[in-house]
Amino acid sequence: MITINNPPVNALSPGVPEGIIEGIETAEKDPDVRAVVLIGGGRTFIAGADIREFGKVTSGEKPRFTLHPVLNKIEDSRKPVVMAIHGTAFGGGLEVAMAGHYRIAVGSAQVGQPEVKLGIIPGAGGTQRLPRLAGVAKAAEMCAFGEPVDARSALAAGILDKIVEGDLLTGALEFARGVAGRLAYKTRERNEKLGDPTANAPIFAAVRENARKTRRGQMAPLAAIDGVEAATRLPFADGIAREAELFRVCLFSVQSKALIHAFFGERAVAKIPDIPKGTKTYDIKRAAIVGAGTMGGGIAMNYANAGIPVIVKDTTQDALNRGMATIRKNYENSVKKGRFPQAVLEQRWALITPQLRYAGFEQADIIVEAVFEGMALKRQIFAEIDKIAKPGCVLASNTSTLDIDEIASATTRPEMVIGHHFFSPANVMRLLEIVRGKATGKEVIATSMALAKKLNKVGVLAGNCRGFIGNRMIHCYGREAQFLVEEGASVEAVDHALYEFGMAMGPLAMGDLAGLDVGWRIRKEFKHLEKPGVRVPLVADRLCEIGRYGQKTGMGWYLYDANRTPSWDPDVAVLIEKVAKEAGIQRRTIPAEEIVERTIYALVNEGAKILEEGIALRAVDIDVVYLNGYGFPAWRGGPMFYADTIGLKNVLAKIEEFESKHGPDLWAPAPLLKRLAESGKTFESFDRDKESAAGA
Ligand code: T1G
Repeated sequence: MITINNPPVNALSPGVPEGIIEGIETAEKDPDVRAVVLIGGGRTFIAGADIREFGKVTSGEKPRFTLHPVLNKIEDSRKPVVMAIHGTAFGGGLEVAMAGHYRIAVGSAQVGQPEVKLGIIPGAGGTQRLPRLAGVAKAAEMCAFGEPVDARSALAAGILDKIVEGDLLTGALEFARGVAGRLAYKTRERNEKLGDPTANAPIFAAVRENARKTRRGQMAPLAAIDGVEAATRLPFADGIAREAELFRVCLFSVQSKALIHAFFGERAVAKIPDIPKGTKTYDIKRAAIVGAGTMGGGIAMNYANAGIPVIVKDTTQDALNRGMATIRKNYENSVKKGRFPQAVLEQRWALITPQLRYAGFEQADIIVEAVFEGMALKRQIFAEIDKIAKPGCVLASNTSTLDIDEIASATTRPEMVIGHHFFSPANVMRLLEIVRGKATGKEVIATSMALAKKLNKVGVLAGNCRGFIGNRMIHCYGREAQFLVEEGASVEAVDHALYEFGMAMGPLAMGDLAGLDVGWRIRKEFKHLEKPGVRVPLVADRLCEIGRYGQKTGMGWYLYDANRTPSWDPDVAVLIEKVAKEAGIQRRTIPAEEIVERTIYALVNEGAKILEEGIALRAVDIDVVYLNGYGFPAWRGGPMFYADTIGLKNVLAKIEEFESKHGPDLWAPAPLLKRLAESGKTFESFDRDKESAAGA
């Protein structure tokens, strides 16, 4: 028996492949040994190659790594090797398993080739052995999209040979004794499922088209399909060589660096320097939400999805009925799409209790306020729940822009008040911006970070300022998008340029989706803070004044049909020309490159200020916010990582050019950006504590 013991996920770190080779050699030499069982210690089988090693290869610190010696050692073993799988057999983990002669697993296990999520492709024979076990279509889909496959589907596909009930090791030893001494088939010699070029052509055409559509701009999914196609056309050894070429091109790509940055970023944001592991957390077993609107309803679904009973309160029966109807419809859509069965819908539905009064709130472990974005109303709600909530109850606000300290000061327990800023639709978007007030207690922050994981969200801690991290930056991005429209770019041209850049949606279409009236109300709320003489966008307010709030009113920057399909509206073009003329704005042809630079660098410049002020702990926190809350393309790594790839010197030069054209109030370079650019450093290298220590 060979046990992989490399916590936390048994990655194939240096020493592990060597250990497996040694194990097989020992087994081969020992005449009493009739079979080998390879199993993972702890919570999982092998979760892949060690991703941390990739950087050492691309930086030239280490020569390229290869897993083929261990794969061949396993596959060529004269004694059958049984792979016993629990947890996840991902990437190199599944590739090791497929080099084995038999694969058995517990029912809860998952297998997969998620490499494309890191901007690479399977590099240890996955594109060659998987089609031999699972067939061409399944292999192409698994390698191109990287989604996990559950044990039953893997068994049906031919990846697994058996699912064991009960204890894995017992089942594995019994299975191994059953195949001991029998000639074992080598996966690499199994060609019966590889089909022929004619039969395979429509399969590859369909999966390529799907990859181009759903993985827009990404190179790895198409490379992975090329790898699987090579398996159907070339002898095994040539297929392996072709896979290695494709793997190398992807590994050295900026896209892969960006996606690996995103992978580790999502884990790094969970670490808060002044909140050590082991900080006490409150147990969240019951939740209560004030407001059954779009956000309140989506938030309630998150709690119910996590198995936490939740009360939803609103002021009128109509509002409650509307909110509950939306929740029900969302769940029914998920059942229709086969995401989970009706029974799960009923289970989750039963956990949500709509009501008109605060009854039961006194038992809640957390109360989330999700009402309309107005300070007066939020302070009133917090004063009310402060009187009801039990000691130790977390009081969270879903505000997207307002001052957490001002909200907290409406209570007698500001240390229990925190921002939980969900993103619409709250039951879908993965980001949870957790906003720390000056009095917020460390236990409340630790509780919120842990709760984010429980709600299947990515929790990012933000300091308290107007708009926190995400909305403060998006304000500058949206500002520039609107200025560009006033200066001559068409609405479609602005959105198309950002869509081509990789954004999930252009800024103006995004405004229509979120509702232009939301921004309009916030601008009115903060009108008193506007600096006299500083240019502000003009058209959005004019659109709202004539009731064009976006999708919700069937017209905004675009016209929308019953299916919410946008179309160009000549009336908007006329309005824009009129507004620009009234404001004396010269209109000109604007290239797509300038549209991207003005909008994305506005994000970066504001991000640099946020980083220097400590509103964001690290540059990667800003990137994780944008990847999970604002549809920023993961294969660009986020705005701060993107700026690092362009080079901060170049970004600074462009921003200084914009400053000279549009003035310092809008485009004065952030001091941190200037310092890092002039010292040849990156946002990724910026470490506030080190800098302040050096400065001290
Ligand atoms: N390499 C290095 N570190 C890893 C790792 C890996 N493959 N997987 C996880 N970690 C670290 C992670 O950073 C975190 O560290 C800790 O382990 C726990 O992870 C040749 C080239 C397995 C589903 O893409 O999807 O094989 O933050 O918090 O939520 O073709 O980890 O504690 O310091 O995510 O329970 C392919 C990646 C690699 C799988 C567990 N494999 N991992 O989730 O824990 S490429 C993957 C995951 C490859 C071959 C190619 C998840 C998980 P820290 P965690 P989790």
